[in-house]
Amino acid sequence: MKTLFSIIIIFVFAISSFSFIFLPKDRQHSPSFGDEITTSFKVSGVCGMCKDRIEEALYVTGVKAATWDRKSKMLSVTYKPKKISELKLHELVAGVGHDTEKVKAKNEVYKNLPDCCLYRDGVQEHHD
Ligand SMILES: [Cu+2]
Repeated sequence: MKTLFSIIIIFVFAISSFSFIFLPKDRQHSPSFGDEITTSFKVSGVCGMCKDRIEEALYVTGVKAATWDRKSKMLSVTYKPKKISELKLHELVAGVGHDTEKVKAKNEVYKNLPDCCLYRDGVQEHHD
C-alpha cells in the first residue's frame, strides 16, 4: 500500500513537472508563429518608384512585410490570414495601379501613373 502510494505521488509529480516544462513553450509559440504566412505572386511594374508604390500599398494592418523584386516582378508578402485575405493583397496592389495575377488595375488609376511606370505599353517584355 505504501509502495503504491509512492508510485502515485511520483507519477503525479512527473506529469505536473512535464506540463510545467512543455505548456508555457506551446503558449509562446502559437501566437507569434502560428498565424503568419508568406506568399508570393507576380506584380507588373517597371522601376524603383513602382517598387515603393507597391510596397507602400501593403503597409496595412495584417501585413508584416512586403518586398517586390524589380527583375523577377515577384512580390513576397508576409501576412496574417486571420486579419487580411490573399485576394485583398491583390486588390491593394491593383488599387495603386499595378496589375497582379488575380486583379487588374483600373484604367483610370493606371493612366495616372508617371510615364516611367507605364508597364502596359511594351516597356516590360511579357513572357506569357
Ligand atoms: Cu515605376
